[in-house]
Amino acid sequence: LARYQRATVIGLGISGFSAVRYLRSCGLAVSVLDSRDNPPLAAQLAESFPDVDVRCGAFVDGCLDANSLIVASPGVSLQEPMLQSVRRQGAQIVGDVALFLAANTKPVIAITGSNGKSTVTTLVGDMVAAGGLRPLVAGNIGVPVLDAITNALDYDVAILELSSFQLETTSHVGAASAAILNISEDHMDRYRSMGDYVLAKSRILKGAQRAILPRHDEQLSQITQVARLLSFELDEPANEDEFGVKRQHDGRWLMQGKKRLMKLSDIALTGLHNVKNVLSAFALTDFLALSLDARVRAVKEFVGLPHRMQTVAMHGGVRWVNDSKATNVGATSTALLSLEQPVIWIAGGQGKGADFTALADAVTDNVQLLILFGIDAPKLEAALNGRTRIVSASDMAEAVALAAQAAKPGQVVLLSPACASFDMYRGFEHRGDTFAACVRNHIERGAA
Ligand code: UMA
Ligand code: ADP
Repeated sequence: LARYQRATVIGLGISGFSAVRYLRSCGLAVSVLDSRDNPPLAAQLAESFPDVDVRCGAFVDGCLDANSLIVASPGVSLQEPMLQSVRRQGAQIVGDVALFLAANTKPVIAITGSNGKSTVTTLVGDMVAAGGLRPLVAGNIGVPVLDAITNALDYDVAILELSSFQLETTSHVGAASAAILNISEDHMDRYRSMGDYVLAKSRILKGAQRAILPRHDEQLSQITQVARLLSFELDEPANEDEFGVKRQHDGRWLMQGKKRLMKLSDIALTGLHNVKNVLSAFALTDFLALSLDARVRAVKEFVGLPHRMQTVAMHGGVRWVNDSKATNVGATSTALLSLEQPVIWIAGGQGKGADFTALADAVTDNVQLLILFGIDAPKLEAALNGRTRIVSASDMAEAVALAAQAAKPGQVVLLSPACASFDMYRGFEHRGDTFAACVRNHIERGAA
């Protein structure tokens, strides 16, 4: 940073705004570019930093100064012609995570994967806190990493959820432990191939002292250049670097090699995918001097995050489940396959170039009806035609009304979109909250 006097921040979302705050606190002159006409934090920036120049509207190739440090937000593709040409002129393009890592002096636990990142990141934070250390939980989970530095926060361990976009602008993570939880297709509107997506994710292992990877994963087992490999899976572990599950006379146990960690039935979260998430959290925290008791306590008390398979209402024998965070095919397949009850399934939104035919295996006879809405509803319909009965809704209120008409006692109404939300909502939280509000409305109207 010391060699720059100026920085240009691309994107004025929450990470762009926090990058401006940080760079200004370091004494740099900052300007901001956003391709949207009304970026979300424009008014707040004008109020806090009236001297920062903001240019909105379509990016123009050639408008960037190669002598300025370029700080790109994760939502902006590095393939943008303007970024490609300034890079050719020798400019350095970084993200907020790279700036954070340059300033951070504490051990880093880094977590990526297609699904389960926020669950594992939160659980690791809880384990660290239960063991008496101060965690910083930040990154793609919704907390811009640089705020911790600007606010001079005291923490002992930085636990970072990192998306493939954030990793693209981070050349060296240097984590004490780093996990790739799983890989399934996502963000195909930003990557030319799955290979490119896996490559972005594997950048998390650069300089890692320990890599935490799923055992037996074909794609990830190609990654061999890591200092120490710890693995997790639902099968029995062979040695102390393996985390797994073993059936014993008194039930199924989570194990590290031959050491018992905890009883599987003591996990409050549901679904076998969450057992893998818990195993990876044990592996990620293995290097810290935390007691096993404290880590187990954190798991027992962790009931999961909102918008991930969250029951928002039980009414007339029908369970209403908000899984708005399922923004790709892998997460929604897991949701559908984890439910034993008949399901009325609400899906749709922005498909990000996904191949929805991959959902077909999860659409079993359990799915009674699929209610579709959002911009890529036609693509979902084309991919799943014939697998189940499909109807369309114009918005969430209509989708909930249709679901209520169809649902019988003992059934589940599941919002698990397999899509991003940005075509209709500010984000997955807004979409999940809208679903819950529509369900509440529906129930109250019924009661009146
Ligand atoms: N955008 C433009 N033009 C711009 C800048 C952004 O159109 O000039 C669009 C992007 O394409 C995107 C939206 O605006 O659709 C937000 O992008 P952003 O880079 O401004 O996002 P931030 O508000 O800074 O939030 C980002 C992460 N967002 C993305 O990666 C898209 C947040 O992850 C993260 O919590 C936050 O930084 C703090 O680190 C969200 C996300 O959707 C939850 N992540 C993806 C995912 O989990 O699948 C990767
Ligand atoms: P991320 O932060 O990677 O999006 P979350 O923990 O927020 O992950 O969960 C997102 C979605 O993925 C939820 O619908 C959740 O039920 C599902 N999920 C969580 N863990 C896994 C896993 N290990 N494998 C597959 N799906 C998962």
